[in-house]
This record gives sequence, C-alpha cells and structure tokens, in this order.
Amino acid sequence: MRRKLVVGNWKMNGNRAANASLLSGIVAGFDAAQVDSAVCVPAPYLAQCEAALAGTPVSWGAQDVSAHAGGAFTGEVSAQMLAEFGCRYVIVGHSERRASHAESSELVAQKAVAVMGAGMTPIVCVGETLDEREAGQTFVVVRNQLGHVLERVGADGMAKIVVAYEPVWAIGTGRTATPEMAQEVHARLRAQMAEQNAVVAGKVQILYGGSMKPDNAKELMAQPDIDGGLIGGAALKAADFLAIIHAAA
Ligand code: 3PY
Repeated sequence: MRRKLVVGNWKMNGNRAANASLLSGIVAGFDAAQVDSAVCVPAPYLAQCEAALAGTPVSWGAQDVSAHAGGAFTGEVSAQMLAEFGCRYVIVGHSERRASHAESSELVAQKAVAVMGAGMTPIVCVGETLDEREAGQTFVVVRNQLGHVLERVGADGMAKIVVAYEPVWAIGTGRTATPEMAQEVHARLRAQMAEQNAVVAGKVQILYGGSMKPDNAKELMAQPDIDGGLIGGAALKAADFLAIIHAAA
C-alpha cells in the first residue's frame, strides 16, 4: 500500500512574515499520520522552513536545482547546498521551467540524478500541453519525458523518485483533469516503470498536479494510481492545504 504524499509548490510566492504564519498554520493542523507532506519553497526561504519544520512531520524542499555539483554557474544552487538545509524533496522539470527556461528532458534527468546523489528525492514532473493532448500525443509526450529519467536512474534508482503528472493545460488555469483522465495517464506511467521492475513500480508515488484544490482532491486521490498531489495556489493558504491533506488521509 503506497502512502499518500501531498506537496505544496509555493512557486515564487511568500515573504518571511507570510511564510511564518503559513508554516505554523500547517504544523498546527497536520495530524494525518497516514499522509506524507512537504512544502517546496523558494530557495531563500529554506532556512526559515528548516527552523519552523525540523522535528515536525512536515518536510520541506526546493523547486529546482542545478545539474552541476559546483563551480562557475552564476545564480545556480547545487543539490549539496539544498541538502545542507535539510531538504527532503526537490521538484525537477516543472512545466514552468521546461517552458520558460527551455529545460529539456535530458537536463531534467541530470537534475534528478544530482538530487538523488545528494540523498534527496526528486519529484519528477511530466505533462502534456493542450495542443499535444488535442493531437492525441499525451502518452507519447509523458512517456518520453519520464523515459529520460528512467534511463539515467535505472531500475534501482526508480525506487527513489516521486513522479508528478501535471497536464500543462491545467496549471494556473483553474482547469483540472477529470479523475478518469488523470488516472489513465498515471496508470500508463506506472506501466512504463513496470517495464523496468514491476515490484518497484508498484511502490513509486505518482502525484497529480494542476489546479488540485480542496473540492476536487478527494475524488482525484481516490483513483488507484493517484498517490497524492503537487499543489499550486491552494498550498498558499494553510486551511486549503490542510483540507487537501485531510482529503488524502
Ligand atoms: C499548479 O497546481 O498550478 C502547479 O503547477 C503545481 O505544481
């Protein structure tokens, strides 16, 4: 039985005062022993998360990482640096980065390897655009995106990743995939992993992301292959984030 995992993706939001009340609100209301939870925050707030969340059941992490270990890469943050701040998870390949920073699936795979090399768990995002869905290309696109990562991490490494299916057309648009649409893709992703190792594939958490909210979370997470959520806007309000966590429990 896979544990549910609910991860907040704060994106480029927050300030020290707002973060403090959001984090304390989450900790105060988090009582779902059956659910794993984390917040992935802008890098400058990792120290604040470490101070607020260490010793609580809520984990924290980052939203991106450099594929390089160190050196002349102005503006980049290495996996080792994130690990020093106690990060458990690092999102890689979010569609906003694939689109606005031209991140290729190969680069995303290298980032996943860097994250694992520093002892953390990459949350590997995959997802199709509206044009790709309408052209019937959804499964081809997500298979290719995940395939790059699987090729690099191998069957053993696969046990140490989390996958997030985030249809691009559902991100920041208020549109959500129906539970059946999402389940269909999640099942395909798991089947793809099972080609490498069925036992391990059965253990990998596959999250749904893309406008998951308190009012649609339960139905989505009731699907057999949807093991939690990667939450955008609803992760910025403690009450909404907690409602999603409770829907997962
Ligand atoms: C969203 O729900 O908007 C997301 O992009 C979550 O990562």
